[in-house]
Amino acid sequence: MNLFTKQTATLALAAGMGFAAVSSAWSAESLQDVMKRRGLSQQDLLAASKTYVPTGKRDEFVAFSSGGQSGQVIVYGIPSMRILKYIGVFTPEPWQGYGFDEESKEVLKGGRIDGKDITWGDTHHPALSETNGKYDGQFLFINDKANPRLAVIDLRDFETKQIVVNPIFKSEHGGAFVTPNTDYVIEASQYATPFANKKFVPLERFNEEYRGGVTYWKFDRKEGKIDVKKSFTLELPPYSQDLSDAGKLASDGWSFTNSFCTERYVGGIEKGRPPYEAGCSAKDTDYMHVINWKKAAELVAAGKAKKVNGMDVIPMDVSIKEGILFLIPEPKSPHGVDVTPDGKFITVAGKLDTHVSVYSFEKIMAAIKAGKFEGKDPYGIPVISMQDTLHKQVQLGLGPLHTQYDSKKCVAYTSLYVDSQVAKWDYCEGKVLDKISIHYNIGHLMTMEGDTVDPKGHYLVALNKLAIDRFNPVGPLHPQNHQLIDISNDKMQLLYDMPIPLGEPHYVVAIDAKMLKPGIRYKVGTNSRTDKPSAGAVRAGEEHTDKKAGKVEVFGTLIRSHITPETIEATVGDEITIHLTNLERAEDETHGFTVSTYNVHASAEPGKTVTVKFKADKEGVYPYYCTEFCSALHLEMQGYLLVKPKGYKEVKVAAAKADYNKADYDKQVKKIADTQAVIDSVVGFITSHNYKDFPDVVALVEDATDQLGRMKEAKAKHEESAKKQDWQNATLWAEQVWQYQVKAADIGLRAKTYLEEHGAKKVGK
Ligand code: CUK
Ligand code: CUA
Repeated sequence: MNLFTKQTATLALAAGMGFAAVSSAWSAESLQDVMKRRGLSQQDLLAASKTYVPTGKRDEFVAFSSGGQSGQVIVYGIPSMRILKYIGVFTPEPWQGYGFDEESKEVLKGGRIDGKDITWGDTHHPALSETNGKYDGQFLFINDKANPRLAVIDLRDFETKQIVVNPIFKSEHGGAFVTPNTDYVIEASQYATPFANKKFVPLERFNEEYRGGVTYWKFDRKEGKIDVKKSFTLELPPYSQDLSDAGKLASDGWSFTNSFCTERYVGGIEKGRPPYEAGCSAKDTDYMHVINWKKAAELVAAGKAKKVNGMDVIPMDVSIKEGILFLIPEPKSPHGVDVTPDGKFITVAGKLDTHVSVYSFEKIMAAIKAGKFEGKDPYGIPVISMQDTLHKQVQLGLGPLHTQYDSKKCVAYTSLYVDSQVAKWDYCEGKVLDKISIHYNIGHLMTMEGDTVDPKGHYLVALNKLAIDRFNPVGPLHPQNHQLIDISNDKMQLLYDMPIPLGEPHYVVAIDAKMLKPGIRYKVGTNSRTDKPSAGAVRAGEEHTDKKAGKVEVFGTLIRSHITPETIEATVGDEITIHLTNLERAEDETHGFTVSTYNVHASAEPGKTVTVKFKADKEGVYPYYCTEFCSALHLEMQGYLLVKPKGYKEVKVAAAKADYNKADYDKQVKKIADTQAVIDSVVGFITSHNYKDFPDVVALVEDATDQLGRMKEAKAKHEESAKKQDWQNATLWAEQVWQYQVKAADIGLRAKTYLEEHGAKKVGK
């Protein structure tokens, strides 16, 4: 069946012949039948009805999950838990051409350390940009714990735009957390090291020369980039700083970072010393760092910082003298530190304590104001007593880790790692409200917008470290398990298990889907990674190839279904640069591009210009092609890179003799007329309905009109060739006219189906 008859058949079906007849051949299965057949309970059905999103419908929330060791971000919908996208961040991601085209290589270059590419990342904490403490849907940040880096993702196109390297840390964990207006992105170090780069300092000098710190990366919202020059770090003791959170509303201007090894233990099991895990949990308490970041920024502006490896660092003695750094004891090896939506309380969960401790910001400020300290740490930092600042301590269970908040006042949820449970509790009154078992060993948990000033409630996702028996076995390495829990009622209800097969996500954030407004196309000729016009962009008809000594630079285009140019000629040893602009305006019309065996790949979404670059270091013939099934003639979207030996002499090849005659041409002309009849009937259907009320259809109609518009030139060519009785070219140009017709018909049918499925109405003549 050729394409044309297939389309005719589709048309006939769409015209209403068949479906009722087909379905009546099957006996209907009732809900009860299905429940019996699949062994489902009433409870299962209730859970299913809360997560199921019917085809064509969308999720209420969009979640951005850390991709753990994959160095990527995973985007999924809630409540359906359907994966929507992986975003390449610290790791090359072939589909998006990330790390395989020149534009994205520039972004990854920003993540080089000591001149070397680091092609993996250990992502932990994604953070959405905020305005007045609420998510604004503009940017996403994520950290790399292993290699102290931070990435910026623009939510207009879900692409990574920048990676910055922390020049004084060797690892980091307490990031990314944003201040309420995204002035700064907070990133705290984890394992203390000397700040000086590539300098050996013996462990015996740990207390004196190893340091922790918190970096405040300045975010320039207009540029959509971190402004490295305006960023700064607070020097901290080598206490193994852990998580951070920014104050908000009542506590705006302050940030909180905890630590888990104030023992400053340096291990050495191989020398007969007790291991880290014993040495780092010997004391009953560690310290929460309380930092006035607003004042810190002023100190930096006033020149009170000193440069270390190019970064402004506020030394500890300055922080102490200026009164911007304080410590508060917190129970044994804490993990999460989470500020309540009103900014009045800070919840700290001690991994080795059964309690969560709720600190009062008001009490902390009162103690600082009164100068009431219980002492100083070995570095002279004032220590505020726990009793003076505690609001409540609540016994929740074994291994409390992280806390998130509900839309309901005073309601919090804390993960219990050892108990494999989520505890719902009241932080105002200090009492437990409910508990639910998860599967198994929960790390973070997340409620909708639950770390903002305005949590949305509804759902909670438990990020479980172990899946054990939940899924079909796939070998010793199991997927992670994200479990969806309904929190809209007093009792929590477990709804769904979602396997995450791409690294260990530590944290995830979810935003009301309505807040996201990503684009569907770029301005033609855009370098998406810089958001500026690409120097390699050309418009239709301007395609050209520049040849200079040792260099071939192609300025080409992509559109259904051809790559311009269709041949690229080079001499072995040439440096080849290929810029390709996707001329499409239609939604979802992405073309991909690769050249055989040269390890390049690019994804060109509508309007984007991509560049691949390589040295043609081997003589030979290398096909290049479009890697996205973009159209019926996608396989024909191809070309050849011809790499000739040095000094190659062109040989004359006899011209191919004509393959087509007048009869072939006439057949083509008839085919064009028949297809036009199909197009006319589709157009008739569309225009007789209120299609203008459907923006998606209007866009399709524009695209189809565009394809038909291209037809004119080919039509003129086949008619002219026919006049000269050049049946070869006349036949092929006529075929090209038909190609445009097919594309237009394809789009038209999509529009027609859309109208039928969305109940479009007939309009009067
Ligand atoms: S961490 Cu992994 S479970 Cu990096 Cu926030 Cu707590
Ligand atoms: Cu373009 Cu396939």
